Amino acid sequence: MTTQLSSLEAQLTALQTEANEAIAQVTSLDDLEQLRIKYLGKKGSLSQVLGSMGKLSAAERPRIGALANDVKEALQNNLEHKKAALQAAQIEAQLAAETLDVTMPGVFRVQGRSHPLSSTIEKALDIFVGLGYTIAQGPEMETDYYNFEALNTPADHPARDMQDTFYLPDGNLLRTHTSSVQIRYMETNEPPIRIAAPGRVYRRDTVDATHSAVFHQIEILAVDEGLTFTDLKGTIKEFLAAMFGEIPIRFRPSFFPFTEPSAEVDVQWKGRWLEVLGCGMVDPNVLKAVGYDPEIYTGFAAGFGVERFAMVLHQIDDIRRLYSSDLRFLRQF
Ligand code: 2NL
Repeated sequence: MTTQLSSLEAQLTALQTEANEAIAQVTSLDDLEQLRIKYLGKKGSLSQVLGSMGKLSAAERPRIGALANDVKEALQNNLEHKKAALQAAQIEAQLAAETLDVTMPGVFRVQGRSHPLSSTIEKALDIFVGLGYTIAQGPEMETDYYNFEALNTPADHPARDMQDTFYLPDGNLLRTHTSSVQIRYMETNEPPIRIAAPGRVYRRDTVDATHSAVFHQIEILAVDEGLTFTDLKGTIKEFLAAMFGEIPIRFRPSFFPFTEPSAEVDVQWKGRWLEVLGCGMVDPNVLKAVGYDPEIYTGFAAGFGVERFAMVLHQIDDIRRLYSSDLRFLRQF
């Protein structure tokens, strides 16, 4: 055995020992790859040892060749095992970091809910939509024409008084009912029509337990050939039954400038008669104002205050509670 041969054998054995120790120490996949390059790469330690094989005799070469192959295979094996172990550890660590404790108590979030005015509007509109009505909306600032004139309300009618209506400096006003929406709708649509007009309305009332300067109204309007007071009564009866349940109702004669004949409707609620809406057959003058022929068409209309409905339905004693945003009040609904 030449010194060259035994020196190479020693180098290979030392390389294997050193590499195995280094692999054992490594804790990351990147460092492991660096070790693979260092020992087994093209310019790595093993290649360098094999490079000096040229100095060996032809008889000695196979022996070193075989040893080098053994060392290479052993290192490759070791690297593979270590790689698998590091990958497994990495997945373990990731799983541990992402563990979800499904038994942990949830984060409490306060649930929102509909304001009693909103739910009352929605309930009423749902009923009319079920009866085939379309919802119509319009501006809150109106002209005298759409709020009064087209509704057969004469210039000397008390509703037109400065004491009762909010007039704006430019001569416009804040609508006192949503009838104005219905006039606009009739101007641009031909009969047959069935509409429900919800919205905010304004009156110069002194605020107290039952009055507010701003409140909400829903009006309904039907115009068609052959509509009669019986159709109006049936519609109102169905609506109130859906709203309050099957309770006694009564129609009393009344007066509005825009309907003839007119009526007010009471419901018997908790043993007492309560007035809940006004209605009537559309006055022929209103039909004429929007260009409908009153000889061909008749119509009926009704209007009610949403606040009053909400107060009756929920036994609310003061209208101002509906605007106070007091959570102790609102959480009851
Ligand atoms: C109330 C009840 C009512 C109407 C509103 C109406 C609308 C048109 C034509 C005819 Cl476009 N009438 N609306 C009718 C009757 C009563 O509201 O107590 N108002 C002061």
